[in-house]
Amino acid sequence: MNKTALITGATSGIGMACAQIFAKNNYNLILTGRRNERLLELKKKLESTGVSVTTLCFDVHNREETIASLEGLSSTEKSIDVLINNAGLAVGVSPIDEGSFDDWDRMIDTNVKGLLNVSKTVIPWLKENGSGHIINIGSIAGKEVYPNGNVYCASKHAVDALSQAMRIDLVKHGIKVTNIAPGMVETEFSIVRLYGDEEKADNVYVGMDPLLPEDIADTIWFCASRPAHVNIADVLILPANQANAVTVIRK
Ligand code: NDP
Ligand code: 8X3
Repeated sequence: MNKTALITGATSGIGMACAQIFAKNNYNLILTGRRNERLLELKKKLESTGVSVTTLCFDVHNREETIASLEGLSSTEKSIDVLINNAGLAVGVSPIDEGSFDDWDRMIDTNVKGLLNVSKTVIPWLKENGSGHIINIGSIAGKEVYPNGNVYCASKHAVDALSQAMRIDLVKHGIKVTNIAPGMVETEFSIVRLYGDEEKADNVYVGMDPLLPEDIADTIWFCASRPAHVNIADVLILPANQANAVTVIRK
């Protein structure tokens, strides 16, 4: 029988690349995001490869909507093997004294509270099976703080802490927890962060070779496909041109 992965934020970037690699490895999928058309397009594409795909359109920061959507899954669908907490975003790049409350709320509500809303709903299903694997997408911003990254970095430090906390609290239930901390990956991330300015977003990656979403999905698949007795706890993955959050060599 196929295993099942639930991937949040599957409409783009790392989440979409994860959906593709898990489908290729015969996982049935539950894919979430706010852009329903993209979810339906992806469902059609992946189902043509023979796996079953359920799509759920909700905003992870809306607690009631998140719980209601997930609880609406059938008992078979709730038998999840892998949860990838990927939905997340950065909004704005500015010093702490110039940041906007709205941007800060969006980052904390999505990256921290959204991850908690999904996890709290799904963990009882994993406990019932006595197994499962939660893979949280953190960031290098959860390992280091860089200029003008303040609240995004704080939200990803929270993800890092929650990965450690989940590992401690859930080990007795046979649930593995992995934290993935990527450096620069070219996705829609910078377009969102820079309020839709695609030219500025392109400049973020000028003269360097960023990671591709598929690089992160490969790493996630590697972690998810280890033997049952192996848990990869934490992975920091950088482009070859990047040494830490602020050291990037450009041609
Ligand atoms: P993208 O912008 O390409 O993808 C983000 C995904 O998250 C989309 O599918 C989006 O779906 C979903 N999402 C965002 N907000 C919400 C929300 N409120 N509710 C539900 N879904 C939401 O960026 P990435 O693929 O790069 O980002 C994925 C994760 O990787 C994020 O957590 C990000 O912080 C992290 N990351 C990214 C790095 C990078 O350099 N790109 C590096 C390190 C970590 P929709 O808009 O349809 O809701
Ligand atoms: C995204 C990578 O370096 O912009 O988490 O924080 S970075």
